[in-house]
This record gives sequence, C-alpha cells and structure tokens, in this order.
Amino acid sequence: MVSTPTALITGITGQDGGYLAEYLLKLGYTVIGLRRRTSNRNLGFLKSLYKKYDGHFDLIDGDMTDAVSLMDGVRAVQPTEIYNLAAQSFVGTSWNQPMLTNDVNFMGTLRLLEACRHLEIRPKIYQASTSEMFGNSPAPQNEDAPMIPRSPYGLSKLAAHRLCGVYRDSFDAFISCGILFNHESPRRGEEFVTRKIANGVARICLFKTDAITLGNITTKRDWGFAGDYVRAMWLMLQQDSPDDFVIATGHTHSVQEFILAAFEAVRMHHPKIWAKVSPRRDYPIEWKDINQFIKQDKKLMRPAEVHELRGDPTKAKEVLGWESAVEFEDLVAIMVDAELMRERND
Ligand code: NAP
Ligand code: G4F
Repeated sequence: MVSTPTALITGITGQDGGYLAEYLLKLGYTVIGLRRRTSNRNLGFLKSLYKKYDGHFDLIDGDMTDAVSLMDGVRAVQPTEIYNLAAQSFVGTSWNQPMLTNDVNFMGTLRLLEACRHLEIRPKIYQASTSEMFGNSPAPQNEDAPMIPRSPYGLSKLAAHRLCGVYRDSFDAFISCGILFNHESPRRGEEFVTRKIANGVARICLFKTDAITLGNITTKRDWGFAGDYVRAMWLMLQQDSPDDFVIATGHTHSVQEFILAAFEAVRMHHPKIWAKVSPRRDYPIEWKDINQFIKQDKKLMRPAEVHELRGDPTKAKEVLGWESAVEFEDLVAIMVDAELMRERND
C-alpha cells in the first residue's frame, strides 16, 4: 500500500499556512496544522478544509514556546515534511515585544528541530526565513548578500536561519530555508501595510472614512502574491538535498507607489465608484489627486527602517523552476477588490 505524504504545518492559521494547506491537500497530502490555544476558536476558512478534504486535514494543539507540545506533536503526527511557518511576524511589534519575538521565532525553531532530531524517521523541514534578515544590504539581494538585520524580528529570524544551517551540517538534517520577500494577499493580516492600504482605499471610495494614516511611505518592498510563494516552499522539499533560496519577484515598489496603484485599481476596475470619488478620470492618477487622503503619523515610523528590498530569484528559477506569476498591479487589484467586497458586505 502506498501511504500518502503527511505534512505538519506550524502557523496554519496565518496567511501562508492557509495557502500552503490548500496547495498540499490538492496534491494529495494529509495536512496537520499545529495551532496554539486562543480564547477565540474561530477557524475562519480552515473550517471548510475539514469538509472538503475529509480525513486528510486536521489540527492539533501546540505552541512554539512549549517544547513538550512540539515533541508530542511531531511524535503523534510522524510527518514526512514539516513547514515551520509559525512566528511573531509583525516587524513593528518586535520592538515592543522583543523577548516574545525571539522566543517564538528563534527558540521555537530550536525546540522544533530538537523535537525532530531523535525521531526514527526524520522529516524534511522547511524554515520560513525572510528578506528582513538582509537589513539595508544593497539591492538586489541574493542568497550571498550580507545579512545585517535592523529589527528584533529580523535578528530572531537570522538566528533561526543560522541554526538551521548548523543542524543541517551537524546532524545531516534535511532543512531548507526559504528567504522569502514580502508576499501579500486578501488573507494578509490587517496591520501589514498592503492590507491596510487596500482596506483604507476601499473605505475611502465607499465614503466610510476620509483618510489612511501611515508611517514611512518612501520605503520600497519586493511584493509578490502569497499563493505563488507556497509552491516554492514545497518545491524546496522535493529537491535531492537541502539548500537556501531567495523567493522574490525581482521588482521593487515604494509604499507610495502601492497607494497610487490601489487608487488606480479602483479607477480601472470600478469606474462608477471612482467617478463618485473624483471628477478626474484621465490616466494616470497622480499623487496630487490622492494626497488629500493620506495622513502620516510619527508613531507609525519604525526606530530603524529597511529602506529597499528587491530580491534576486535567479537561483530559485534555475534550480526549482519557480517564478513569481502575479504582476504588482494585479496583486494590488486583487487586494483592493477583496476589500471593496468585504466593506460593502460589512
Ligand atoms: P502570519 O500571517 O503572521 O502567521 C503567523 C502564524 O504563526 C499564525 O498562524 C500564528 O498563530 C502563528 N503563531 C504565532 N505565535 C505562535 C506560537 N507561539 N505558537 C504557535 N503558533 C504561533 O505570517 P505569514 O505572513 O503567514 O508568514 C508565515 C511565515 O513566513 C512567518 O514565519 C513569517 O515570519 C515568514 N515570512 C513572511 C513573509 C511575508 O511577507 N508574509 C515574508 C518572509 C517571511 P495565530 O493565528 O494564533 O496568531
Ligand atoms: O507591511 P509591513 O509591516 O511589512 P515588513 O515590515 O516589510 O515585513 C513583512 O515582510 C517581511 C519580509 O520582508 C516579513 F518577514 C515580515 O514577517 C512581514 O511579513 O511594512 C512594509 C513597509 C515598512 O517599511 C513600513 O515601515 O511599510 C512601511 N509602512 C508605512 N506605514 C507601514 C505603515 N507598515 C505598516 N505595517 N503600517 C503602516 O502604517
């Protein structure tokens, strides 16, 4: 009898956890998500996976700060692959909660690796590393670019990244690290800038608010679509040997450009809505047309900023055959559409 591969995903309730679970289930995997205890047990869209993939999807309780639950979890599931996505992933919060950030992101990874080290059949492990590890290293950043993080978050992730390298070399463990640049979707957490802008633009265009309050809008990020990026995670674990890969689009845009593109998405795809907001309908929307809707608040500026991220995904293309498939303007439009729908139904 051929047994189906079993994946354990930490961080299943997050943006990437959901897309990855769907992707693996479609491939025929059994997927078990590790989920921490919260007082609100609302599973959101994950609930639908129980029904759709009856017997192939389940959740277990566990917390990255608790070694016992991780040991029990991996022993019970006996996964063939582990995707370690759980994290305190919000960079801004990492200055206010540096110890928690380190405990979850670095120590949590250490606990998980230790839980796997003595298993009879050791799973392949994917570690969610990040472009934040590069700090202000000059763009474009590839796998060999200097890593000089600028936030407690970036530092905790770099420590976990290096730890994975040490376990790979010391114990011959199959651990691949995906150095993922920013990836977004309608499932992005509300505090991240893309979701905040998409929602703010929708609310402005539906006359539910006057402005979006933001921090530094000159910073640049390499934004891709999360649905594309989870495929790269899976591909990394299908290789003969473990390795690290930059996953990115290779293009960068400022926060200001994201704002412009979000209003432009309304003008292009929802002309009737736009006509009520602005009498100017000629292309392109200029900053002077929308400047009135943006406020800046010093409290949202970070103590140290990463100014420009632009990944070089050459290795991922050559080795994994992976390429980002969603263009920047399309990504912005997908997010704005979703927020218009959400706000109209609200
Ligand atoms: P996310 O939406 O913030 O999801 C984080 C997940 O981690 C949530 O399921 C969260 O659970 C869980 N978690 C937090 N603390 C935990 C704990 N103590 N024990 C167990 N689970 C815990 O993040 P994401 O955007 O999906 O990103 C996935 C991973 O990729 C993260 O490690 C992130 O740092 C990394 N990454 C993300 C990006 C990006 O642009 N999205 C880029 C590079 C790297 P709750 O729902 O209970 O909070
Ligand atoms: O959306 P952000 O909070 O994402 P950030 O800091 O780039 O981190 C995300 O991507 C990383 C990969 O590079 C991940 F590892 C990490 O887990 C997370 O998913 O902020 C993007 C930029 C920053 O420069 C920030 O200062 O937007 C700027 N910004 C300006 N105003 C704002 C705001 N960010 C947020 N969240 N909220 C604002 O009001």
